[in-house]
Amino acid sequence: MNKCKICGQATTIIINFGKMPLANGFISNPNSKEFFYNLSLAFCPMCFMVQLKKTVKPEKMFHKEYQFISSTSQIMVSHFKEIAEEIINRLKNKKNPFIVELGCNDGIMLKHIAFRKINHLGIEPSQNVAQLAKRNGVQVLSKFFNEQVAKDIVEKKGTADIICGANVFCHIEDINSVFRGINILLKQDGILFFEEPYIYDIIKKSSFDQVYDEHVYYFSGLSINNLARRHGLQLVDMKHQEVHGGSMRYYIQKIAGTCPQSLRSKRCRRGKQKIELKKWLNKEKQMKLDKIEGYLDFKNKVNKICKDLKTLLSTIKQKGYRIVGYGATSKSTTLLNYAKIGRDLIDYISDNTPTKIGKFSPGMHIPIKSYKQFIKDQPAYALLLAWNHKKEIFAKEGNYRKKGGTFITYFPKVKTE
Ligand code: DWN
Repeated sequence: MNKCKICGQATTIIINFGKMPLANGFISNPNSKEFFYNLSLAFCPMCFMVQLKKTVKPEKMFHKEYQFISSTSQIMVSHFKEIAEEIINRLKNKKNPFIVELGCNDGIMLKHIAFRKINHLGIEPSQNVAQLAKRNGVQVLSKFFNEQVAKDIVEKKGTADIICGANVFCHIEDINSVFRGINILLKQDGILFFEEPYIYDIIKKSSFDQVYDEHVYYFSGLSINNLARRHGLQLVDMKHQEVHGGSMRYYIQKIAGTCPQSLRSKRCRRGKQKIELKKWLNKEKQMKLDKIEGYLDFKNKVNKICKDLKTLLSTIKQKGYRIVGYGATSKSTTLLNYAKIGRDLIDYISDNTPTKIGKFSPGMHIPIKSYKQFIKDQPAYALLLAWNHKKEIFAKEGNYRKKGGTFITYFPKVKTE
């Protein structure tokens, strides 16, 4: 029986993707031995948390050669600058504020806080990425955050006015320990906010490639509120974000504490957050995200996308056209391995991350080449594996498309653009 990682209740499988390699397990030698695990998504009818049935040890995923660098997308660079500006605004009347960011990656957000000499601490377990953050002037602790680390931080640096994170909370299996740590580290009148891929968008778009080893949980407002209340915290606001294929930002406070005027956002002062919160929780209930019924047709939609995509790619290939993958994303590992899309269909994947170039994609071993190769080849078709950055990429590839280059996209339906 599969037990919920949050509340221990029995969970129900939504979809089983079968054997899967690590999403960021890009390899230098296609003949080298790869680690595989069973990728299955499950739902808990008690606390409504959507989660992986089997998880991978964090040390296997986040280590000294972690391959994902946040600043490879200009849109994300501006997005994190906006987060820093929101934090600075919230803190402007606070004396000696202290901010902690979980999963600070290369310092894409905290560098703006460090620049203003505001007391901060970035927590980043992947040592190579932590080094990049340090080079950006960020104070970094290269550890996995949990209850004990929270106690150590309080001892050395005191409690925090703001704790934040982006695309990190859903990566941590022992999230109960993280929330116990939050309760220890957060000031009585402090605020926690974090943003993660949103299960509402995943179900709506059938964007199943968001499911992979690093994403242990797939949050909704309903499941986050249940999780928060288990730890003396409460969900007080939700702000939808377009980034990363549809994300939700959750704002959480201590039930006993009240967020002071100085830490409140304008929306909060005008009481707008209550309206937004209620709107999204109602939308989640309308989509039945608190019942297994809300997930029953997900598998059929996923299988239809895979079938339609393979048919389109094979037809294009039979006509003698070249197809190149655009963006060696972690998420594309699930798509390529589940749909069995390999080098027979995709010549190579173009990527702008230096450490990925020259390597091979996990499982299907499609070669990864630099963006320069894409510019040189101008392939007839590009499979948009970094679909969550479509706006930025389409803006960048205006010429490619003008000259007849065609992108293939697949959520919510397979199409050429
Ligand atoms: O949650 C996570 C998200 C935030 O980032 C992590 N677990 C892992 C990672 O997921 P991902 O690899 O799917 O993220 P991205 O941002 O969708 O990856 C984009 C990839 O595409 C990068 O390798 C960079 C590349 N890229 C490119 O070659 N040209 C990206 C853009 C925007 C481009 O123009």
